[in-house]
Amino acid sequence: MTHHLKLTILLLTALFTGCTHNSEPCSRDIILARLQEAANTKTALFGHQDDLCYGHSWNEDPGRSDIKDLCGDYPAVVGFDLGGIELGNNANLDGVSFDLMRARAEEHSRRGGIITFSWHPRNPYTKGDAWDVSSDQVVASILEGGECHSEFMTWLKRAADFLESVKDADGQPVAAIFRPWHENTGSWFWWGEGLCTKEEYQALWDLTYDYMVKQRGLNNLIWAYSPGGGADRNKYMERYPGDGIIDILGLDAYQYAGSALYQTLLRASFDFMEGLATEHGKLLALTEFGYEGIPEADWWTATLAPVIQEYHISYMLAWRNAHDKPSHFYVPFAGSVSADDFKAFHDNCPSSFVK
Ligand code: BMA
Repeated sequence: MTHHLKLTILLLTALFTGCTHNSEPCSRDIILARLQEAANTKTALFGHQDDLCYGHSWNEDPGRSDIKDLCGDYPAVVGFDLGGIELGNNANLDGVSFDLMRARAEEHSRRGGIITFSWHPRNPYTKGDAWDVSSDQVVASILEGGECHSEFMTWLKRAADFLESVKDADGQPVAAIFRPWHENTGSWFWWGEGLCTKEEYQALWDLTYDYMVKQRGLNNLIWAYSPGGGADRNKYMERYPGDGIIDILGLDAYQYAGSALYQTLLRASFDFMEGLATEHGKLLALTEFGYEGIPEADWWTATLAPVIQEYHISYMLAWRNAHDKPSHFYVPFAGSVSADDFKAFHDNCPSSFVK
């Protein structure tokens, strides 16, 4: 079957199943079809966290993007983080105001880009941050009957209010990939493996999904599950929230040592994830990746691209270029070591980017 035929069938399926208000397929289905098309053609869409809010040496410059500065196009996918919304703060944990986030997300959706939201909420039990793993009672405390349950429901409400307030060109809540409770196979966030039982972790997902979708009617969300690299198939699936919730099987995997080792790590995960995606009828994504500072000149075309092209990956999201920490960047900028190679990477697959 040709890819165009597949896309047409997907769109027709979207049209006749479910979330249509009039004769148009809803934007969630259009985004899903676009992701599926990228996966089918092994042309993963390129993404960058906070790309439109700040870059390596600038902050809040309308229209600017480190990726666009380099190659002339915006990344197809832009990531934003909700951390801090739960407290009712005006800005997130990295200083991005939620009003700016909303404006940039809406702008990106109008130019045909895709939005994804991650969430590093504070610790509702200890009042520390998302990385406060000093107690293994946190998840238990926010589930029904727990001492922090009602406060946590307020946190979910604030996150839902924000997600609902970001509108697409038709004035509807924007279709966005939502990726909470990530890297759960590690134990560095309060929802991590060593901090709660499997049942508690899955109940946290049920609570989140029930509230957002069933109570609030946020049918615009596309749900991504994203364990960290290094988990085998059993560990990856052990705490899986279930096919009824998840749309995207993701992976968060960073390079800390040699490139060959990173390629091995990615292949070890995608080898089994590709089978899972087919069996469960889900999309595949590299939901977070990167090599801090990218010290290798040909990293994009020699390390990353060869592995990505082997699999049916819908999108890949590089982590952020902090404006206030000079060595904390995951995509190049003019003059950095891998800048030319990134241009080549872009030119080899311009459909991964948007104008
Ligand atoms: C981490 C780092 C932090 C940041 C956090 C949430 O990986 O980039 O500086 O606060 O993500 O965005």
